[in-house]
Amino acid sequence: MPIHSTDISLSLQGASSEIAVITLNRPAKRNALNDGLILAIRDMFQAMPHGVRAAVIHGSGDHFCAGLDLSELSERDAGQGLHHSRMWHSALECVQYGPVPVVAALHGAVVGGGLELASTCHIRVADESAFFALPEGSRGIFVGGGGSVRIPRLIGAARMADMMFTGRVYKAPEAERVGLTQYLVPQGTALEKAMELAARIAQNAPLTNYALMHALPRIAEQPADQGYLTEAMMAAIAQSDPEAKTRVRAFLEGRANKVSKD
Ligand code: 1HE
Repeated sequence: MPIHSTDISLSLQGASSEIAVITLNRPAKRNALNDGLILAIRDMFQAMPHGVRAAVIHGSGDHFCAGLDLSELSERDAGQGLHHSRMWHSALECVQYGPVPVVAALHGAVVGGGLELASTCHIRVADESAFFALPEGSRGIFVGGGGSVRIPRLIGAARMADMMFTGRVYKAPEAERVGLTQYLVPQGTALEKAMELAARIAQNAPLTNYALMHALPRIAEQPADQGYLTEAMMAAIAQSDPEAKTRVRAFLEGRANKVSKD
């Protein structure tokens, strides 16, 4: 498996090594994403070790990620810029539509391409130090890592345009309120919370997680009429799985947990 960067690592955690913890490890450059790092992210998701059921991605140092490595930008012409953006698209597709659900643990700067990477993940957890911005607007460029597709689906096109027009920075509490992150936790605890969520996700039936990653976002994009049919087919496949039958029987026989508000 070619990994194109030493600035990223993967470690297996959990009782059965079922959680992959991916660390952006370029703190001196605030985990700015150069080509090697983006390609390494792609490769890691394409070659996820067998037995992994969920992943967590986080950044070392004081920030999650400062976005695109701007030092690589200056030399590109238009054609190279197009292909570069498409390279980000294909790499981040490997995260969104990859083998396992991904929880992003966010702190410090979650900006530009860093926010594009975070918005590719299935759940976002931010600690109180996190701040979110799209400085592309002030750098004279545009998002290129799928942000214009994914970020409006989280917060709406109007809020995203505001972030780029005006340089608006969302601090963590407001970011949670508008939907940039689903969880807000005390400073320094995002990774811990993300691990807790990943452990929970890893216990789901694999087909349920598959449906949430691969069917749900596509159903959400379909006209209702088609969405209902896709939903019915996914539901039929999931419920026919032996794992579903075992779990439902366990509940009916009083051996599974009830839904609890605590
Ligand atoms: C970088 C980058 C970078 C830091 N590319 N080198 N993203 C941005 O426009 C955000 C630019 N970065 C910042 O606003 C700040 O660095 C932070 C708020 C993230 C962090 O501030 P701070 O004070 O902790 O660090 P620093 O002193 O600004 O940066 C430390 C070093 O990292 C410094 O290098 P040094 O050699 O002088 O030590 C910085 O130059 C370097 N650095 N961020 C390259 N982004 C697919 S398209 C996506 C388009 C985008 O993502 S555009 C948005 C890019």
